Amino acid sequence: SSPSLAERLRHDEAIVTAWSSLAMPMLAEALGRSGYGAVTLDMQHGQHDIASVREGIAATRLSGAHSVVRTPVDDFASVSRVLDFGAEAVIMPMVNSVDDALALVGAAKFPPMGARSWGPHRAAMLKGESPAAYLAGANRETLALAMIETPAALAALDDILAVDGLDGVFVGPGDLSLTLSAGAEVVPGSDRVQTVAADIAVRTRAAGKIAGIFCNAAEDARGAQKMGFRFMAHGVDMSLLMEAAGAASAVLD
Ligand code: 3PY
Ligand code: MG
Repeated sequence: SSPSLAERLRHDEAIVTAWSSLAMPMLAEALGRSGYGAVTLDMQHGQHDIASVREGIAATRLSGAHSVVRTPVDDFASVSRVLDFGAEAVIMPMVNSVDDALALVGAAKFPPMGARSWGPHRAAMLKGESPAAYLAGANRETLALAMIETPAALAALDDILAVDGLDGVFVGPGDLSLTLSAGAEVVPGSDRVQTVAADIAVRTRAAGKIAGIFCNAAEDARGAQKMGFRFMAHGVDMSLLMEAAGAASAVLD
């Protein structure tokens, strides 16, 4: 079988994930067929609910892309659920402490690493393997990624990175900009935010973990890769659609 997302990222391969905000499984499949290595279904700020994620994971797999889900804040029950549905990675927003990171690992990993409850039948079916075979690889092959996007998370970063079972971090430059400026601005590309992001990449790699980041522009993804990030989100479905529609509708100008 082809290598998992976890395997690729641990071998330092760079993966760009599309960002699915519209609760339409077929659109997630279309993104997966457009050259992206992965499709991330967003339940935090996107329109996705548990039903569209359930179908979206299967549709993404049909496209050949890896499937990732960002859950709502502190929704640790949904972490296990989306993994049961076959997600290969989970991104938890607003992980601000070691306790948050431990709760994420608890929900994402089977014992003894965590306390994920047994029921990955759909996930195993999508992989074409038995639940027992799924169990054998699950803790290694399903990724738990913690979003670092506040000053509290920055202060706790080294301790968060030391949490056993946490596979990596995912930087949220929008919230970092908002929180570092005490609510004054959201400028994800600011020097301040990008300097912090570069530092997070270095420290994450030094801890032997996967560094991911949300990118607002294609150029940001290239810059992020130079900083040491390997899992880059770029391409929000809604923005891609509106950009293309804007260009198309201006045909007579
Ligand atoms: C952020 O930039 O804060 C994000 O969460 C990206 O979606
Ligand atoms: Mg955010």
